[in-house]
Amino acid sequence: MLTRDVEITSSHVNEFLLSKHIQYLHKYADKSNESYEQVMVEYLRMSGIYWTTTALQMMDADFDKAGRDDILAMIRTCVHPNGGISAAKGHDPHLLYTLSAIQIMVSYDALKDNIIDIDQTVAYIASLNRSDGSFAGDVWGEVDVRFSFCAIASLALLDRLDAIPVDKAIDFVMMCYNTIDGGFGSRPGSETHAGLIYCSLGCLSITGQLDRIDADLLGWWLAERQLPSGGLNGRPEKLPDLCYSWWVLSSLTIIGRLHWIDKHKLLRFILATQDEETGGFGDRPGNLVDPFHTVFGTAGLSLLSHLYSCDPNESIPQNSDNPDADLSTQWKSISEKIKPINPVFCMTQS
Ligand code: GRG
Repeated sequence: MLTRDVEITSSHVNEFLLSKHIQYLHKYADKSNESYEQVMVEYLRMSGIYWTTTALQMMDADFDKAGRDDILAMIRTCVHPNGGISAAKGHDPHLLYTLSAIQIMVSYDALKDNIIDIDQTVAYIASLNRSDGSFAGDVWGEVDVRFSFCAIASLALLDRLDAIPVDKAIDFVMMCYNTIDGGFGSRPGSETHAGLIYCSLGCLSITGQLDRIDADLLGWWLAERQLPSGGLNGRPEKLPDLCYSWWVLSSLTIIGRLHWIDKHKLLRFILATQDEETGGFGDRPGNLVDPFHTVFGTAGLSLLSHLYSCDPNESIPQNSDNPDADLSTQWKSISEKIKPINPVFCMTQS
């Protein structure tokens, strides 16, 4: 089998650059920043705000400084008469941006502030549920298990799962299950992919149906995503990408097998993807940083560092002969800088 990978060397960063990341995220969130990059990503702005605010919240930074009132006002301008929410004003509503907006409102404790009409948003989500239990992402009809996750997670956050036939929705998720490797594809019969495993496990976890999968087989496939560099890919024969530190690690966490990964090697990879000058994380060492990789890299570090610093079986004896003792201190120090994250909703949890 072909292994495509990158090399991590001693010249790469090897510590968590907390204050640099906070600076980077505040600069990105600054509403006066109308850079070329900001304009080019307008089509996904709502998710961009979710990534930025979630990363700041995890880093325990002043996340109100990201502009709570402006953000909530912006969400108001993206609500459509049918209850759906778009990425930016004037764009079409979509389940993905509806979920991002709900996540932001929950983080800011703003669901009670009448920014959206919850009944209408619930009706919009339910209207995209098809007779086979699947969800279309929007009125144009593309079906994908990602949209099942967006719908189920949104309804769960609104406490309105009763608005859809949940068992039917999960029947569709299980139609995307691949018994050969224990994973999930985007639609029935499609190739297993780590991102789609996260979405499917999220649906099963929220609805209490994780017993429908072979967790050992799936855990094995997920652990196989780790490459010699320590980084993770999303499927065989692909390059590592920092975002899989979230999709793979959250999935392993949901099925209770996060310890199947070589976390020290992964830590080296994750830290190497930081930009020492600007702050932020990129997909691979040396590449440009962005809020997407910054939130998912940080979220992966959160899962690992909290497992490692809390689990007594994981701790390494602190003595001068033990080369891993430094690593043990490093995990503890990282866990003190990043709040715990919920592996299903990718939102901080107290
Ligand atoms: C709230 C965290 C959160 C998520 C919302 C949209 C969504 C739900 C999850 C996305 C999951 C995901 C990453 C799916 C991947 C889809 C896919 C088949 C990507 C393949 O893209 P390539 O070919 O990537 O560019 P690789 O790494 O396989 O080369």
